[in-house]
Amino acid sequence: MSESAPVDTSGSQDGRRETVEAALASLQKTLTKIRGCPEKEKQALRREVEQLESMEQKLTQGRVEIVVFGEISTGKSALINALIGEAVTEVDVRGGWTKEVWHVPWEGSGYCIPGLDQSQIVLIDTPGINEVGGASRAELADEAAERSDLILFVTDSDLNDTEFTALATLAARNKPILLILNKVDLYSQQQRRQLIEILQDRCRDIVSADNIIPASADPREIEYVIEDAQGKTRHELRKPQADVESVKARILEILAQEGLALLALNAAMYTADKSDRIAVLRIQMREQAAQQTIWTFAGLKSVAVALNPVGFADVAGGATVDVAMVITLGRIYGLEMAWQPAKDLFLAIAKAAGWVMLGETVTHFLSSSLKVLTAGAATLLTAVPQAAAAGYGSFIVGQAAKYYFEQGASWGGESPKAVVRRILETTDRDSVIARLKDELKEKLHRNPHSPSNKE
Ligand SMILES: Nc1nc2c(ncn2[C@@H]2O[C@H](COP(=O)(O)OP(=O)(O)OP(=O)(O)O)[C@@H](O)[C@H]2O)c(=O)[nH]1
Ligand SMILES: [Mg+2]
Repeated sequence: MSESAPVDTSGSQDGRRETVEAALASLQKTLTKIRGCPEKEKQALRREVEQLESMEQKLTQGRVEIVVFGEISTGKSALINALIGEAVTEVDVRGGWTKEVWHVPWEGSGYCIPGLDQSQIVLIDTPGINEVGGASRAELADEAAERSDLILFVTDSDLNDTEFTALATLAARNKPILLILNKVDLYSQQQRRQLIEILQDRCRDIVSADNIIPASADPREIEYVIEDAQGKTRHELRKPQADVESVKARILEILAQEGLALLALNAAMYTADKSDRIAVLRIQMREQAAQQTIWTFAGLKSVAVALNPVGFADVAGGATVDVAMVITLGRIYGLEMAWQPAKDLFLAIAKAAGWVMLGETVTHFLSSSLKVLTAGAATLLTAVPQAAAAGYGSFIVGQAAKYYFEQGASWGGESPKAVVRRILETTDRDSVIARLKDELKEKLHRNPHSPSNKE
């Protein structure tokens, strides 16, 4: 195995059980967390849930996954066939033959994790690492590497740069790697020795010397000269037996030493990585949903103010939209808020802002609203900037409420005033108002109750 792999080979049986239980617990904790998410997030995390459930099954059943990587035509599929002892996956002289990631149970391996009767080894065939046009295939192969417990990297000569880079990337996963020098039947004894030495030297930092193993998975036919009783000779082509015994022996040796620990540590690393990614994804989703909500409500507020200036002229009237926005935002962050606490939060934010932005926009608006009522469409358009400014007030309230929910329903050790001031300072007021104005104009033109459409 690779020297850096974090595997406790000295661990007692008890220690290994504990590692398995710890891995299982963290897996289940992550799954429980996702199951408690809002429906939309659960939908988006479906794939992650499937992956984690499958990892849970893998661990409890003791399914060891061995993934085979290498350039095209190096004999990856042939190696799997030779290990299993029958042609289960297709081998072809044409490069790029294997197009999918294949899972093949290795029935006759003779390996079973102690105490897990159902345990089995699965060999995973992958397309060549330099296979063209395979972005999604590369993703599948990557997922296979992430899940796998042991990696076989197949080459048929010295490593080229692509192979070396791929091998180094795989080695960084901290899993045991065997580097298989396949097709050794094509080389003389001396060439084999030389090649093995070259590989040991080049890969000394990523693969330990005893994990670099020669093999001939599908040796080329050899011409035999056969002499009959009369001394007549004839030529016959015969295929020598595959030789993958050293590969098989090394795999079984590693598994016997640390099979269960490998499985457990692997599941733990996989879960940690997935739960990090899930956390990032959830933050992104919430951020997106929250911003969308804020824009919707800010837009709604400016429409409401433009159409009903008197009702919305005081803060209490305008608060309806803001309180509804606060409740919706809370829900995005998994918090069910009743009307009164939501209103209190809105008032706290408005107070922190010193009523300035709200008061200012409302006063400005009052003067023009009278004109709207009397003069109709032309004046309405002049009222648009003020109505948009009212929407801007809601936009700020929304950003502050969003911050409050992100901090787990607190101001994160700051005062609401400091938070609101920072939001005001970092918000590009003009561009927010410009966007709200555009939306407002468009909506007023479409709205049958708009004064401009009543004329
Ligand atoms: N001489 C020799 N040829 C081999 C050996 N192993 C495989 N081959 C040949 O190499 C060619 C490719 O073998 P595959 O097993 O299809 O190789 P692969 O890596 O799966 O190839 P792709 O799926 O196309 O990426 C075939 O013609 C095999 O017969 C070996 O040990 N010796
Ligand atoms: Mg293949």
